[in-house]
Amino acid sequence: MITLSRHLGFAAAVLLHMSVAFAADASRPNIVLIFADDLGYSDVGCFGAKDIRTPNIDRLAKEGTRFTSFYVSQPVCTASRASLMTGCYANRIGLAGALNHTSKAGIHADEVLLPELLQQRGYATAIFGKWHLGHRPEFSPLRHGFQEFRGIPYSNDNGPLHPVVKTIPSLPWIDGEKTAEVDPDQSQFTQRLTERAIQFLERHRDQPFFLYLPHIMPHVPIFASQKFKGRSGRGLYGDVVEELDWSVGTIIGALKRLGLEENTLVIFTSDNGPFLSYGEHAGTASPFREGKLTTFEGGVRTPCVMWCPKKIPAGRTCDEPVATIDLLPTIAKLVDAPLPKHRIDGLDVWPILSGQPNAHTPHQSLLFFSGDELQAIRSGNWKLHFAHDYLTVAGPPGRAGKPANFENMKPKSIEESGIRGIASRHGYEVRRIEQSLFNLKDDLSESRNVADNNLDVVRRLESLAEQARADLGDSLMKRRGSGVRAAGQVE
Ligand SMILES: [Ca+2]
Repeated sequence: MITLSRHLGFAAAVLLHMSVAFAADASRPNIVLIFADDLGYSDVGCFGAKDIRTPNIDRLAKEGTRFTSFYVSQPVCTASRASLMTGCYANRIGLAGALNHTSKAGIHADEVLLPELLQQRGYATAIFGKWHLGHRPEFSPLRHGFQEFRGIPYSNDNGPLHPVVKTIPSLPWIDGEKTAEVDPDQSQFTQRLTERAIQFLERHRDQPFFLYLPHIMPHVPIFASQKFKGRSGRGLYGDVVEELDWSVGTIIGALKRLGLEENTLVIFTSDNGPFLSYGEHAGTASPFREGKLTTFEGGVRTPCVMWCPKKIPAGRTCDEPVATIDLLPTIAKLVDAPLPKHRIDGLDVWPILSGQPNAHTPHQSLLFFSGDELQAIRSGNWKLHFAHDYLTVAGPPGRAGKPANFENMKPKSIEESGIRGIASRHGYEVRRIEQSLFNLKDDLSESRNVADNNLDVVRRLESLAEQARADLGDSLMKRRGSGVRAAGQVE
């Protein structure tokens, strides 16, 4: 008996030692990815907000790096998340726009998602928030690399609270793959998701983990909990962002309390720019042109902060272009996970993130699709827009949670697709931009077309775009791409 208990004691000591070794396993840092929804570029203090207080995000920037040219692949929820999770342009994997409760499409079973790569390397994985890559069982996060899911399958306006469409069924709150509640109290979203996140961190402190926290706010309809109402200088929208900042601070506090801050990479950003039609209930993207749903900078450039003490330099601002498609290959390299066998679009940008001298983007160009239309391309400081339609708020923006032009709107079906369907549901007008070249170095608001004086640049960007079209297609040019894969589809 004595021998056995000695053995058990030894085994327990070995286990304890292993768990400590795991916790400090520098080759497998923990990853925390916080993704706000429709947060504008200039809605946090360290990106210029004066009337919204975000001390926790600002502190992350002070102790980490602020990325001022951070891009999402498309300016809308589903497409943006598809890229974040797979490292691919969204149109490569057949996902565009924003799925809703009637959608039969979702993430294809053959795609390899970031949590799948990490799970292979022994990570615990969880998503708390909005998934939006398909709500049918086949597309559940639990079947695509996540071990835990609490949250909503699509946007929070996809329910009875939609301001215009009044025929949408209840919004489900999902626990794993089951509907745990319907029409949950949206003022509790940020608190509940944060609480779940903290519990997850506590449970997995001794094992590498990937925590994906795609917050549901500040996408309309916006809500703050009682404690945060009336606090900010920018009305309810500011209150909602201040509560998100509280959430960030709470997560960082937990990481520190659990002794995990030395070996955890935290990334904070947004899925697309502000939903400008909603006026005071939307954010701002100063100094950029337009917002969500457009491929102008206001739609695709988002505030981004990364924090990883000793690995990511403190107090630095980096203006080198980095994109959500780069996160999967960069994290895969960081944790020594093999890349998917199929083609992806992102590239390893760890030299940029870690502040290596003279590190530049490995991309010759970044592409900005809206759906299957190649609308713009950036190379260096040059950004070329091809002639395309876009959405703009004409006249006064909406008030009190309603979109612009609300008084003149007729209830439309949520299934009406295309740019005119979106315009009709959200109070936008359709305008057209002719082919235009902008120099982002001194024209962040994309307002001065300098194509005539830079025809060589236009030709170079056109040629890069032409190569991309052969691979990814472009419905503006009626081109089909040879490298496009289908989304998942249910009958
Ligand atoms: Ca969004």
